[in-house]
Amino acid sequence: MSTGFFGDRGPIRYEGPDSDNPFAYRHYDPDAVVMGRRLEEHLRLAVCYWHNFVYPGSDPFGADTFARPWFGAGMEDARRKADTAFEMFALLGTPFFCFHDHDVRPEGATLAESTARLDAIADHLAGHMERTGVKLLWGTANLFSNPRYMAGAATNPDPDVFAYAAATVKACLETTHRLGGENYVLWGGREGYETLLNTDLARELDQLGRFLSLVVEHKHRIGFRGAILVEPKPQEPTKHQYDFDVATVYGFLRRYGLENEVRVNIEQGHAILAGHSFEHEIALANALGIFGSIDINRNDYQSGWDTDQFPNNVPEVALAYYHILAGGGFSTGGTNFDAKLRRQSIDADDLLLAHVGGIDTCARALKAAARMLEDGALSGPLAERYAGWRTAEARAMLDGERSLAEIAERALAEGLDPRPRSGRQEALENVVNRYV
Ligand code: XLS
Ligand code: NI
Ligand code: NI
Repeated sequence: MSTGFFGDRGPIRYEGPDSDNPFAYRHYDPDAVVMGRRLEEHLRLAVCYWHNFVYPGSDPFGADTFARPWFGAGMEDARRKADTAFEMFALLGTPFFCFHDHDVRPEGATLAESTARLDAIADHLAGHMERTGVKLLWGTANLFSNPRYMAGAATNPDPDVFAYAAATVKACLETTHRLGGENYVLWGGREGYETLLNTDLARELDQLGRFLSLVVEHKHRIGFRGAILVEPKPQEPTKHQYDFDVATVYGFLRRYGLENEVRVNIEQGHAILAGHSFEHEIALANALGIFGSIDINRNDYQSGWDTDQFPNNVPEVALAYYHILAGGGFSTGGTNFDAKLRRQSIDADDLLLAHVGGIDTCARALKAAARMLEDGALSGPLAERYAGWRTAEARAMLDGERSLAEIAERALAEGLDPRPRSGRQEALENVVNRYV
C-alpha cells in the first residue's frame, strides 16, 4: 500500500533526449548497451538513505525546513520511512541503495537496544528488497553524530568508546552481510583532530589501524564477500581527518598491512576539499590498485563546504567515468548519490527531480567516456607520448638491469641531447570537448 508521499507520480522512464517531460530520463536508458554492458550495470546507481530521508533541511543558521511524515523517534516512523524510501527507489528505477544504521532505526537507550532495533528494521528492509529487487550497495555505521564520538570513534582517547564503536560496526557489518550488501564503508568523520594540543597522533593512527584490522578479520570470520571500503575526506567535521585523500589512505593501509584488503570509496566533494580533482583521486586509486566505488555528489567550488549537491556537470563527470572505465569499470562498487536537496527544495517532487538530473548527468557522462575510450581518443596520444619507453634499453633501466653509473656512461657515450616535445594539453582538451 502506498504511503501517498509522492502523490500519483508514476515510474520515471527513459523517453529520449527530445522529451520535454521533466519526470523522464533523457539519457539514462538502463538497457542501452555501452561497451558490451547495459548502462544500468555500468553505472550501478544507488540512492542514499540519509540525505533523502533523514536530513531535515537545517543549516548552521536555520531550523528544519523539511517536514516529512516519517520524522519521529519510533519504530513505526522508521518503518514508514523505509516504505517511502522503497517507493522512491521504485519510481526512479535505481537498482541499489545505501544506509547508515542510524538512518534506518531510532537509536535505543542502550547498545543492546540499538542493535535489536537494527535487527528488527533489517527484517523490514529485507522484505522490501525481496519484493522490489532493489539491492544494497553498501551499509555503514554512523560513528560521528552521537556526542559519545565527539573525540573520535576508533581514535577516541577513551577505550570504551573504541569498544562501543567496535560493537556497533560488528552489528552493522553483519546486517550488511545478511542483506546481501556488496560493500561495507567506513568513513572516519571524527577520526582526526581539532587541535594537536590534545592529540597523540601516533597513538590514534595505531588505534585506527587496529580497528580497521578487526573489521577485516571479522569480515572473513562471517564470510562477507563484499569489499571493505574507506571513504577519504580531508576535513569537516574535524579540522584534520586521518583518511585525508587516496594517497594518504594508501600509505595508511600499507603501514597496517591492509592494502590488499581495503579499497576506497571516492567522493567528488571530498576530492575537491582535498584540493584534487575527482578524476585525480580515481586515477590514483586505479594506479595503486585500491579503487572501489564512488559517491558522485559535488561541492560548490566557491563555498568551501562539503555541500553534497547532485552532479550536473557532464564534462567533469565524464572524466571521472573515463578513468573508471579505463580501470575496467565497477566490480563491487557503484555510483552512490550521497547528495542532498538544497534547503529550499521542500517538495516531494524535488527529491525525484534531483535524482533524474543527477542520473541523466551520469548517463551522458558515461556514454561520452565510453566513446572516448573506444576511439582511443586519449589513450592513443598517451601511448604515443610514452612510446620511447618501449625500447629495450629504456626497459632495462626500469627493470633494474642498469646502475646509475651505467646509465650515465651510456648517456655520455651516445651524447644524448633529448629535445622537448609538446605536451599538447590544449589539443587534448579540444579532443575531450568533441565528446562531452
Ligand atoms: C560525509 C560522507 C558520508 C559517507 C558515509 O561527508 O560523505 O556521507 O559517505 O558515512
Ligand atoms: Ni561527504
Ligand atoms: Ni560520502
